[in-house]
Amino acid sequence: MTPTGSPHSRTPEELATRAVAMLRENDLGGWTRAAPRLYPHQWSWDSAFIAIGLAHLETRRAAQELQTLFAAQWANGKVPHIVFNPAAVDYAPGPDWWGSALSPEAPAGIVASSLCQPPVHAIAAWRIHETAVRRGGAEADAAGNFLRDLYPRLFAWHRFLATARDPESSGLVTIYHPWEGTDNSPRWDGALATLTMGALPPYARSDIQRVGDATQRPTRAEYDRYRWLVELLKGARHDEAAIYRTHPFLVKDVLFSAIFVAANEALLAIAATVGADDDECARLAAWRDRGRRGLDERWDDDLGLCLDYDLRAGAAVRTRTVAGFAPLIAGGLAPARLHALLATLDSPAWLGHPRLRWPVPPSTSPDDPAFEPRRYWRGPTWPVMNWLLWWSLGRVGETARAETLRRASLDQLLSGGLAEYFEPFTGESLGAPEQSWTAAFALDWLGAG
Ligand code: 2M8
Repeated sequence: MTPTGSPHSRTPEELATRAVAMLRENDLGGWTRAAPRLYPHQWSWDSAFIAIGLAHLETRRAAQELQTLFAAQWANGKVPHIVFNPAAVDYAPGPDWWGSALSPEAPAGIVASSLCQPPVHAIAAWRIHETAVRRGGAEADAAGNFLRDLYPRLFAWHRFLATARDPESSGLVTIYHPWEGTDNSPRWDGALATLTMGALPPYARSDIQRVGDATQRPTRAEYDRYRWLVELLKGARHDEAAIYRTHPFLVKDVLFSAIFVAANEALLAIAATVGADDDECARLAAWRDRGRRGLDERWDDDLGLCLDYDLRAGAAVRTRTVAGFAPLIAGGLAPARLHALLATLDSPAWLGHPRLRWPVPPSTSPDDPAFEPRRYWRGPTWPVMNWLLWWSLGRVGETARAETLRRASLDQLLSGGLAEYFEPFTGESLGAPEQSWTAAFALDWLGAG
């Protein structure tokens, strides 16, 4: 046996046992905490990834993870980024930050944030279905019923993103806050730096005590800006059109947008399975295609990456982060673009970097001036990004590369445990030691072997 408390697993079987135990431990009956101490609520994209892992254990429970989340969906289709667990009272920033009830779109009786996160949900729903169909029998029937039940909600969610979050019909989704995905990635530094700050109410944050190491987390100045942006959203009563007119942080996020493209493709498959009407299928296909064109316009030949676009500054965000590989996630690439992206991925700025402990992508390139190897999304490697790139490489037919990434990702977890993120050079596990989505990825990767 591995010594108690050690993150190390000796065998893939032991890793699988740990992953299952962790998902059960973090399960609060119908939904899963993103991490037991650091994130004791239901997070939107975490839940979708968790459902992909749960699909290997039980179709109904996997389906329930998404159904619980979508019970908090707003009337305009938005799926909130955090659904708060009323029992977890010592998490800060808590429900009092958000004032979601100021919006007539927010459902009564549910305490949730007013932001949203990348729409991995249709991808997860389709994978739950695929996994269940492979098992057959009652599992497959349960998955069919689940898709029929969730489809209208998924469609409303996608319509929200394609309209309220892309009024320009650019194919690219606009985000209002760094928390709509990759938190304190240096992608947002420029937009945050231009904010004119007003008076902030006093606030607490629980992350630093829980991680116990401030060098891994966003700085106070960054957190002040996060808080200020929430104040502005509340001031606009979370009204999308008002936010669009006044909000100082409006960024076309290529990672979010690429996930939306892939999710539209997944939702098209779901639509065909549940017999959705032709008009809805045509709209899903149009959103997918428009997204690919939008991403194509954000390609930067010099960096060999796809770049976010800051609408307020009217400029591309020239930071080398893992989000730059977004077109791989969107798929449907011209051969020359695929070739260019793979060349960047293999280069010393990324997987070819000589100091990497495992060939998995750091969240920010070590060659970028903003790189910090221990701080949150500014350098560490993240299993969630490994999973997205692994899945995407398989979809674009790069199966050998996908397999190398799957093995490296599993080696990282065998050595460092089911943590939230990892120092890219030493492999030290950082952040939450028991991150639910990491357990889900472990099960999905092990199942693909
Ligand atoms: C992180 O986000 C929360 C705020 O939402 C935080 O920084 O405290 C991010 O990594 C986010 O992408 C993730 O969904 C969440 C829970 O794992 O943690």
